[in-house]
Parts: sequence; structure tokens; C-alpha cells
Amino acid sequence: MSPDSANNKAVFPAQGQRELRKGNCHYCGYLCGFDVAVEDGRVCDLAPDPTRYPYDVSVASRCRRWRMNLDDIDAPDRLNYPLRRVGERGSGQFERVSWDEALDDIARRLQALRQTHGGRTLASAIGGPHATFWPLHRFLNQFGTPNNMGIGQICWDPRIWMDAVTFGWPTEPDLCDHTGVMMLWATNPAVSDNSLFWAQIKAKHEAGMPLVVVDPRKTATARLADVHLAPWPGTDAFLALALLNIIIEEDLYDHGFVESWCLGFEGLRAHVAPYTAEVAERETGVPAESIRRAARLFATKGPGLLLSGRGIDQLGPNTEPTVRSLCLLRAVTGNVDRPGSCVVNTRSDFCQEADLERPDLFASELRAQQMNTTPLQSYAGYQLVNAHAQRFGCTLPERYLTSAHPGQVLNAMVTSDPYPVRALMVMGANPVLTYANTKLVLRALESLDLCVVADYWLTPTAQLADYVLPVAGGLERPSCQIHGGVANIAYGGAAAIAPLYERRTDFEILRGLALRLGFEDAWPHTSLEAEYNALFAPVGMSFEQFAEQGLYAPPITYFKHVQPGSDGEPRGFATPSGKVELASSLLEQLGGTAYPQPVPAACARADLAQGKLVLLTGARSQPFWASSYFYNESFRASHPYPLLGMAPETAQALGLAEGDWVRVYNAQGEAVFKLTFEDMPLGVASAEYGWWLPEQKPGAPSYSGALVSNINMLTSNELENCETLIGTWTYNGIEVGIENASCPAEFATV
Ligand SMILES: Nc1nc2c(c(=O)[nH]1)N[C@H]1C(S)=C(S)[C@@H](COP(=O)(O)OP(=O)(O)OC[C@H]3O[C@@H](n4cnc5c(=O)[nH]c(N)nc54)[C@H](O)[C@@H]3O)O[C@H]1N2
Ligand SMILES: Nc1nc2c(c(=O)[nH]1)N[C@H]1C(S)=C(S)[C@@H](COP(=O)(O)OP(=O)(O)OC[C@H]3O[C@@H](n4cnc5c(=O)[nH]c(N)nc54)[C@H](O)[C@@H]3O)O[C@H]1N2
Ligand code: SF4
Ligand SMILES: [Mo]
Repeated sequence: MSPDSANNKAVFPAQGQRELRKGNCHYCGYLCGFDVAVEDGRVCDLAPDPTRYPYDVSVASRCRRWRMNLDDIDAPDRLNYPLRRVGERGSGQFERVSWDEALDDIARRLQALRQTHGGRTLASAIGGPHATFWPLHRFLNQFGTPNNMGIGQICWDPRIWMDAVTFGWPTEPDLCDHTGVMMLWATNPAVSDNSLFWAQIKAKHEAGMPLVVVDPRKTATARLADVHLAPWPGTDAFLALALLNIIIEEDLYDHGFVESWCLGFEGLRAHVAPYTAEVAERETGVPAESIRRAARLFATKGPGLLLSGRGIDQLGPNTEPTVRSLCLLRAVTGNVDRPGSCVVNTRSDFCQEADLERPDLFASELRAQQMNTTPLQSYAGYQLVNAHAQRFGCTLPERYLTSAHPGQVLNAMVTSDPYPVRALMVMGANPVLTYANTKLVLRALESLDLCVVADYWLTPTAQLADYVLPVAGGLERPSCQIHGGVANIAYGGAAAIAPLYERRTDFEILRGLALRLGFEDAWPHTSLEAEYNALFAPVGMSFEQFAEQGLYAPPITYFKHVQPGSDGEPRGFATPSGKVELASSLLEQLGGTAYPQPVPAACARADLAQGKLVLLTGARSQPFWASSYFYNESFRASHPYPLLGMAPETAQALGLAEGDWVRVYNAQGEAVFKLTFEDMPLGVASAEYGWWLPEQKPGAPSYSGALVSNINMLTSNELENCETLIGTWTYNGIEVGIENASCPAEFATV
């Protein structure tokens, strides 16, 4: 069975009663289209659909996950029926119940908790972009709680917020024929991006496009680079400000764009004056000459595409100044809404995510009660920034960008301070592995009155639940990703089959609860398909029509700021000044600084003599994804151990050898890894994240091996150590010690 791109048809062996349907993979955010062979309502084969977005031979051949769509659907450990806890909380013992029993009881208990403590007593936890979160957000708005936790503060939100305050609205990289130079900052698409993107970067590079990569590790992406800058973790803001300094001082900036469209250039010139290449060399460890080379390449070979990733979204206090400096680099080089650089997004033609969330149902006085004291990532910050976007008819998605601070919410579960949080709904997340401070997560989950987890598997987090609800997988549900609600793009497709066993979609679960709580008004559509029909109604399209191509993406328009607005004048940018704000008036209003102000990294430099190392966590590896796919035996065989990388010289200084088991520890906790050599600065180490062992016994005390090699045992999200505007905590650049350890029993048989 193989995709036959010559005649654009999937080729399956001839079979009797098989029907060919379309479906979408959900094992990463791209939702690739598949041709699915179905017999008696069951999937019996599948192949990438060469007619639908984002098909390319390179995706199908590089991605190791798509076959799982077949393997997982009837996997013995997949959740098929609602489960209710029977033993102690965390015992991992459950009994099968009917959906009515489960939803009736959950609704009854939620109602009782709401009567005692108010709606705010319910929190939610979400994770990465697998799932559709607007149904949850609509439910929370109705229930009356502001305490939705997410991972936005350390994934995506820093970029969205900094784009919005600088350019008025989020932007998107525009890799195309026009792109003249590319700078990839703290992202490793060679490993983290299964889509076409990496193949496109390689092809462009082979055709002569220079590539600059900024990453402490010499990643597969960095190995391709013409210039690789390897700063000490967390020192990137100094590097970015030095690039700005060089570009301005060497007169390499885009005079036309700066003069017509940027606010605060002379102030920026003065602000970056002290950040010379030599100062940056001292702060970052990157040779001044390499910094100059990178600055000249990016400023002179444009259009330049500058894309940043998770590495700098997770730098604690240095996240805001770093991410914002990169916005300024794009601005002064004129790489804004210009073909080949980045596109300023526009509002969607179809319903906006914000409207699906129904913020109108949420009482405004509850917003002030949110466990969130950060001025930008909060309802107040959202309202301030969004008011400007709305001049262009755009509304930013609300709940993700205003999500509560997990450090505070988890703490309130344990202490009831500032008020009791007694119930939690977890959807599309595995906080025991992926949230900071695992010990706090465990204490918080153990202390709840009601914990409901919806997932495909009995994850370590689900093992602590009162109810575990089985979710319909990719092929069993219609899908439509609307890019977090910040762009005019939608992709997805129809369900290939109806959900098997008693699985349900997140939408159906939440609607079921909403109806039981008397919230039916906001749920007029009985199915997700009907919701998606309504979503596309403004573009005169049905979901079925959308699903044919599986992509709604009108042609990109560039240079929108020079197009006439309603008054006939160029419409500019959706910022307070109508210009790209090099000096940010919004950040100043929120108590921040107009220009990016780096702070010394909490732990940028190692001291090997004192046994002090600097740790990066969570660098992406294949074929896993966060805490997912560890149940896949062939994946585990190909990647059997949790790895910790460091340079051979660092290992030598610590008396360690490649292949040793090592214990990584700090005041917060410890975890065990196998040592591997990687090219990175002396004294820096990099640990994988997400590791648990689904084959191990569920329930306390070990939760299927979730506490052995869990790097979040060593991370923390206490508010006082977080970035002050967004609340970003630190996953990269934490202080640890590393020493020899014996092989943990859990891995002894591998
Ligand atoms: N130390 C450290 N921690 C990190 C990071 C790091 O780099 N270092 N990275 C952070 C980042 S960027 C992210 S995004 C998070 C990821 O954190 P999570 O999102 O918590 O991690 P996943 O393993 O993707 O967990 C998703 C869970 O949802 C389930 N699931 C998948 N699709 C659906 C669905 O449609 N509905 C429902 N109900 N469940 C579904 C999966 O089976 C899985 O158990 O981790 C963060 N944590
Ligand atoms: N295989 C796989 N793919 C994934 C995921 C996964 O878990 N597995 N997760 C998905 C998710 S949730 C996300 S958010 C994306 C993330 O996608 P990316 O942003 O591409 O994430 P990484 O591949 O970890 O690359 C981040 C890089 O930042 C570097 N870094 C760390 N600290 C610093 C620093 O202080 N400065 C600089 N300059 N660089 C630093 C790390 O060395 C790492 O190479 O990947 C997605 N794709
Ligand atoms: S790239 Fe992502 S969506 Fe596409 S087949 Fe691979 S895991 Fe599935
Ligand atoms: Mo993420």
C-alpha cells in the first residue's frame, strides 16, 4: 500500500466490501489527510491522501507516526468506556460505568461545589495543540470560572503577545520563493516539525539561501547553518540587542520602512548603543565576529524570515525581552508583511475562535477573580491589546491568551489560598509529566474533590482522576483546526468512521455536561459537524465542502498597512500609534519597558569545579511528542532510554562516560537519564522531557514510572521567579548538579 502520486489516488490491495473514506491524522498539529479503507465501520487500512493538504512524499516518508492511526484504534490499552475510580485516589483502580452515570454524577458534583464555593472553584488543564479547546472554554465561560490553566505562558503566547503589541496582530512566517535569508532562533524544525516546512528550508538552502541558527546545541538544524550562534542559555536578549546595534550602526536598516512605519527609532538607536558585539560576546559566549556576520547576512540578503521557537518561550524573566527584540529585528530590517518574510495575519472569514468561546457568557466581575496577577497575560492585558485589534475587526482568542497561572492555581488546590479550587477538568494534557513542579502537581491533584480527565490512554494524570473519559481519536471525529484563532486559515476534514466502543469527542462530553447543568442555550448544535457548518456559514460553505480539500486558505495579501482604510488614508498597523511600535506604548502602560530590557539569566554559566551545570529541558526528539507515544513498542525499541546530552569535555570534567546512567538533581527534585554526547557549550546539559513507562503498574506511588525520568521534578513555576508581564516560568537555563547513578530498575530489562 503506497500513495501513488502519479495518478493521485491511494492504492490499496483490492478487497471486497471496502469503502474508501477520508480522515485526518492527529498525531501532531498538521492534521495530514488520509485515504482510509473502511469495512463494516472499522478502519482496515490507510495511506496518505495525495490530493489533500498538506500532502507531500517527504512528509509521509519522514513521519513515523501516521501508521499508528491503524495500530492505536483497537490497541488493548486504549480507553473505550467511561471509568470511575474505585480505590483510593491515585490507586489507579477504576470500574466501567455508563456515560449517563458518569456525566450525571460529574454534573451533580460540579453543581454542588459551585453552590458551596462559586464557579471559580473549577479549574481546567489543557496542553499542546492536539485538541479542540473552544468547547471547553465555552463551558468554563458558562460555568463561571476564570481558572483555566494551560501552557500558553511557555508555548506560543510570548510570541503572540509580542507580535500583537509590536505589529498590532500575530504574524506568520512566509517561506516562499522571495525569501532571501532565514534566521531560526531557538527552534529545531529538523526534529520538531514533521510537516513540509523542514524539507522546504533544506531545498531553499540548497538553492543558495543563507541560514543563521541560534541555539546553544548544534542541532540537526544548526548543522545546516551558514552561521551557527551558540549562546549560553537565557542570554539571547543580549545577542538580539547586539544584532540591532550592528544593523543600526552599520546603517543596514530599512530606512524607508523605519521612517514611514516605525515608532521610536531614535530611542531604539540610543537603547541598543551599549549592546555592542563585544558586550554580547561577554554575556553570551558567542564570538563578536560571528554576531557581526549574522547581522550583516540577515540585514542585507533579505527578504529575511526570522522565526523563533520554544527555546526562548521558556526562559523565565528573559522571555519577554528576547522575543520582543526579535520583533524589533524584523521591523528595522523591513521584514514585515512583505513577501518572503512574515505576514501580518488577518481576521478569519469564517467564525472567529473568540466567538466560538462565547466570552459574552462570562460575567465580567469573575475576570477580576482570576488567579493571575500578570498584567499582560490576563483579562486586563487582553482587553487593552484587543481593543486595538478590533479597530481592524479582529478579535484575539480570549481564553488561551488569558489563561490563569498554573503555579497559583495548583497552589490554591493545596492551600485554598486565595480561595478553594476543588475541581479540575483535564483535556488534552498530561500535567504530571508536562507541567512544571511535578511534586506540586501531584499534591494538587491528590487534594481535589473532583478530578475528571478526558484522554485516549490511562496517563499518569488520568490515574489520579475520579472519572476518566474515553476520547474519540483522529479518524473517529471531524476535525477543523483554526490555527488558534489568530489567522484566516482552517484545515482538517471529516470523520472516517463513527467513534468505536463508547468513545466520544471532547465536544460531546462538554455538551453533555452543559445540558445537565441547564446550559443548553449555548449548545444549539447537537454534533461537531453541525458546529463546523455554522463555523463556515459566513463564507457560504458547508463543512462537507470544506472537507473535500481540507483547507481553507485564501491567497495571502501583503503590505496591508499601505492599503487605504475607511478614511482613504493608509490603514497602518493595529497598534495605538498605527505604526510598528519599536517603543511599545502598550507594554509601558502595563508596567513594562518601552524597549526590551534583558535581565541577567538566573543561571547562564556553569561552574564545573563547584559541580554546577546549566540545564535545558525538553529539546524535542523523535518519534515521541511531549508525554505521548511512549506506549508504542517500536518507538520505544528505537529510542529505549531517556537521554541527557552534554559535550564530551563536560562529561570528562565530571568523570562521566557516554552511556552512563546519571542522576540530575537540584533543590526541587531529581530524575535519572542515560548520558549521550552532543555538541553544546561546556557546562551545559540538555534533558528530554515527557518520559513515563505505560507498561509499568498504574497508580501511586510510581504512576507508571512517571517519576523516574521526569525532568519536571526539577522545574518550578512559582510566580515570583516568573517573567512579570506574561508569567513565563523557566524550562531552559536551570541550575543542576549531575552525578553517576545506577540503572533504574524500570530500565533494567530494556
Ligand atoms: N520541562 C519541560 N516541560 C514542558 C516543555 C519543555 O520543553 N520542557 N514543553 C511544554 C510545551 S511547549 C507543551 S506544548 C506542553 C505539552 O504538554 P501536554 O499537552 O500535556 O503533553 P502531551 O503529551 O501532548 O499530552 C497530551 C495528552 O492529551 C491526549 N490527547 C491528545 N489529543 C486529544 C484530544 O483531542 N482530546 C483529549 N481529551 N485528549 C487528547 C494525549 O493522549 C496526551 O495524553 O509541555 C510543556 N512542558
Ligand atoms: N518530535 C516532537 N516534535 C514536537 C514536539 C515534541 O514533543 N516532539 N512538541 C511540539 C511542541 S508542543 C512544540 S511547542 C514545538 C516546539 O518546536 P521547537 O521550538 O522547534 O522546539 P525544539 O525542537 O525543542 O527546539 C528548541 C530549541 O531551543 C534550544 N534552546 C533551549 N534553550 C535555549 C536558549 O536559551 N536560547 C536559544 N537560542 N535556544 C535555546 C534547544 O536547544 C532546542 O534545540 O515542537 C512540537 N513538535
Ligand atoms: S506529520 Fe503529523 S499529522 Fe502528518 S502524518 Fe505525521 S504525525 Fe500525522
Ligand atoms: Mo508546545
